[in-house]
Amino acid sequence: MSSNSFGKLFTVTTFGESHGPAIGCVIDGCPPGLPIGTEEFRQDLDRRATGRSRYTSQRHEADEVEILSGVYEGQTTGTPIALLIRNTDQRSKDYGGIVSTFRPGHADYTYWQKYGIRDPRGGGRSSARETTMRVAAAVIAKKWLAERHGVHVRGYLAQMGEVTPDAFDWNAVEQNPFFWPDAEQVPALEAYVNALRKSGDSVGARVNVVADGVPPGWGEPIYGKLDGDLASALMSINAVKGVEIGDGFAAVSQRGSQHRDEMYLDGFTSNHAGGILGGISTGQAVTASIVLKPTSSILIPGHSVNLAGEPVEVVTKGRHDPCVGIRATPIAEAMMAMVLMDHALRHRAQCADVGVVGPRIP
Ligand code: EPS
Repeated sequence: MSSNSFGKLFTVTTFGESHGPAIGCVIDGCPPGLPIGTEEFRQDLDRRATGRSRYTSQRHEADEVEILSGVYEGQTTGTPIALLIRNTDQRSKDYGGIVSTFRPGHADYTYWQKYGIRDPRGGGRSSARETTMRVAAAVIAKKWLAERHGVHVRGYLAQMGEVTPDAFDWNAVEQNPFFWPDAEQVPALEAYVNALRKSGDSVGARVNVVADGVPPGWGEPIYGKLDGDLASALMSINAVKGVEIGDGFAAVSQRGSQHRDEMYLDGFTSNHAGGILGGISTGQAVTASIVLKPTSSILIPGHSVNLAGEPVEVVTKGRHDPCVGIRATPIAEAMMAMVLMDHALRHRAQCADVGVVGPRIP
């Protein structure tokens, strides 16, 4: 299997399986001198982790990160940073029933068709467990972006099933286990997920992610567009089936006079473009939205086939998320942060001498 790495100057390679001994990553290209300690990983790892609320998978992983290299006396040295998290709460017997069959809607089938072998325990490499290391690596990217450029990346759950927020308040987002921007709706969401769990089914979700403070100029035409790399990075998240930048698919029914973001010397009048024009950041907030499919590991029996070529009925056991979107906000933030850091370094490498040219719209 190749393509376990991404990025050009800030590169991240992840490794490990859900029920293997550990998961990890190697980050290469991080500038030296960035202060970083293991305690700084805690917050984002907990925001993403299972078992932290009643509404997600009940697998309990401590997600304690070990820094194996690339940091000396609390600062990055410019050498590869290796991070490791040991798996401690695998329950592989839950997967005994799918060793020789395929969950409908799951990567079980395509991994088998591609490799002719798979680790069925917890989905192996296809498990959302892998996203832990993306979030860990992005702790470094988020910190560098904030310290070096004043860039902050944050996200929220924008839809769960048919439910959308009635109100929006960034302060509410971190106060509930759903990353939901309307505090008053949280009890209704709790009831929604409880009923979903009882029914044995799952539901899809939409997560929005926003980066504030991105200066103009990041992103490279033609094949290294900022929106192109963002779309690829966000689409690489488990269960993501759709990505929008700015107004995204709503642009289909807009007029040019409506979609364009008019400019005055004191600012843009709107941000339909999602902060990116021609693949290059405009200086406005970079905005993206992703849709995650309903979890395929559900308790409702479904038709499938087994390795012997017989029709079978599959019911998935295990400790699954009724809505993977509930934990996806920190993962979407992570992917956006790492793409932005990669492009910040790429812009610095080629265009640092260009400086500020002409009017710069705040
Ligand atoms: C997952 C299945 C569950 C989740 C897991 C993602 O694992 P298990 O089958 O071992 O109980 O708990 O998520 C994590 C462990 C994590 O850290 O995100 C899946 O099939 O993707």
